[in-house]
Amino acid sequence: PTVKMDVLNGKERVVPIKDKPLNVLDEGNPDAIKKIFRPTENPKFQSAPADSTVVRNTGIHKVLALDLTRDPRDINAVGQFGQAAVVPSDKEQEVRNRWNEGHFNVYLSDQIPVDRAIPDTRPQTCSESMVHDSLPTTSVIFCFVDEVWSTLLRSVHSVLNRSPPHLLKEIILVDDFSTKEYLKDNLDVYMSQLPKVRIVRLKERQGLIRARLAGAAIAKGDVLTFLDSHIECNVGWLEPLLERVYMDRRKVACPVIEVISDKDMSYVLVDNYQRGIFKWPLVFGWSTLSEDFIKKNHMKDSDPIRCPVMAGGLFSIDRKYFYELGSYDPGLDVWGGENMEISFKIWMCGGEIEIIPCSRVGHIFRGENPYKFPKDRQKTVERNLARVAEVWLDEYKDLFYGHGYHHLLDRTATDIGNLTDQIELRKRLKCKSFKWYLDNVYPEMVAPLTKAEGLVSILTLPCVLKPQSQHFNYTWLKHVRQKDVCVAVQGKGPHLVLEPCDRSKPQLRWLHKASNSALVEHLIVEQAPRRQCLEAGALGDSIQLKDCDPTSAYQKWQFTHYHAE
Ligand code: UD2
Ligand code: MN
Repeated sequence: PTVKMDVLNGKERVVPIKDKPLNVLDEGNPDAIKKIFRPTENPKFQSAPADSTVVRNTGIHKVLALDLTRDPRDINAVGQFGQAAVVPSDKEQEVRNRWNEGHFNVYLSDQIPVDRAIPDTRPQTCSESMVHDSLPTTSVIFCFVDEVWSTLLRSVHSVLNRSPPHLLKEIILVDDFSTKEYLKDNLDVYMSQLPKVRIVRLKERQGLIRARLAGAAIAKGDVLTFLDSHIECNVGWLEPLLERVYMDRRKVACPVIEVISDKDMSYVLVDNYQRGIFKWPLVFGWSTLSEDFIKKNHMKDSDPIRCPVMAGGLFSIDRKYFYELGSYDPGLDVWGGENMEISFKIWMCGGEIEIIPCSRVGHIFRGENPYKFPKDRQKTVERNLARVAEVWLDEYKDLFYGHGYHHLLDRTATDIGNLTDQIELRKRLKCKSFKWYLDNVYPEMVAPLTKAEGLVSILTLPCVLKPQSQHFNYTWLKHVRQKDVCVAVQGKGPHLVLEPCDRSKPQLRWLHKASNSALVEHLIVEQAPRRQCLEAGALGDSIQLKDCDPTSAYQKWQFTHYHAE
């Protein structure tokens, strides 16, 4: 059989499916069922007892390590077993040419089998752990826009090949108005071989938040499991997630997100004991639990980890509970901030977020979004975050605005939309305060309120300022401040002076603004005589105002600490 697989560069390629058909786990396929419960010689893949059958009443069983890829069709294939794939030297140009189709090595992805095996990276004890027989079923929801063909297929097959069929209700693919030809009829044809897969097409670009909502709206499983469309689920990934939801429907369970290298497509194991956190201004990050904490709590590497903020892409949540929580704020556009929104909502309104180390899913982390944003990317994310801040942060929202999103303070300049429903929802659910969240869920977070100043080191070349006088606070009034004096623009610039701080003077206000890459921030003054940036002289002997140049290394300023005093 052949399937039209791809239409690239205007050319249609017809690619034969390998002689040996793809394995698909499905309840309607008795051979596959037999196969999944068959014992295997490879202890890595072992766990289902020899003649076990699925028992659906009460009781418990060892987590099922179902994996139809354990005897791969082609053991010599590129990238097989999650190994790094090598680009032949005459293909390097092709790799570069195709990179932007997905902002990762698309050439290699296309070489790698869509049902490749990957190493079982779970902590040792996971294959022995017990889960309930009567776990809830799940609908897996992938939303995507212009996803690379081979990567999308690998995501889907990894779910089909490594999930107990009786727990997988369906896979819902939500096409967020992709522009690629190959994602149209070809995708329908391909997926029609896979009875559990449903495709939903959005009529206009909605962004991932509303696309997920469209998938959730038609889902029939007891639990919703959201995944990105460039992932590979690992052995035994599903049951440990569903087990947590089964134990308490207000638990929202996230797998450990492992790394599929964007360069060589290898599957990389990540460190244990990581949790999701945020820094001001609501920037997501990972943080490793301290050894003290692990010791004090007698934590094993397979124990669930309480997680202040989820990364966003991969999690399981009880379907009804998702709606009780008001799902996502549908006013969030395209990409970004929805992970903060749902995280604060879950914790403050009575739920919990956990990372489950026995559940592991690889994800291709890309350097850039491979799709277009209908509006400016940065403004879109800022606007989303401002919605979250306005609804959930209470008085702490100053710490958000005070750290870079200055122009949003002028609400007339940026329309963040109507928030009535969201504020109403928070009241109706009687959610706790953001202070409660900080005290109870994320006490390590430094969130100074009355004194919003943080100790700031302006890191750059040696400056004219003497070393002892190089510490400045960036305050929520947008002042770059040292004791009682503030950095100000002299006249119309370009020179700077230190003046007594005065909140009424616009020439004292600086916008600390992240540009596309979040690490790079510019100190911008918008008043005198126009929007200009702080620039260090190349020799480190001066600081002046210059026209803003996002690429200039001399205009990048980093605030290193955020202290309470
Ligand atoms: C992370 C999350 C992602 C989401 C995002 C913030 C992980 C692994 N990924 O960024 O799920 O929470 O943070 O919003 O935690 N998509 C659409 N329509 C759009 C844009 C994106 O359908 O307009 C799809 C996209 O094809 C992908 C998913 O949404 O499957 C997530 O997008 P991403 O992979 O670009 O986000 P990522 O991993 O950088
Ligand atoms: Mn992603």
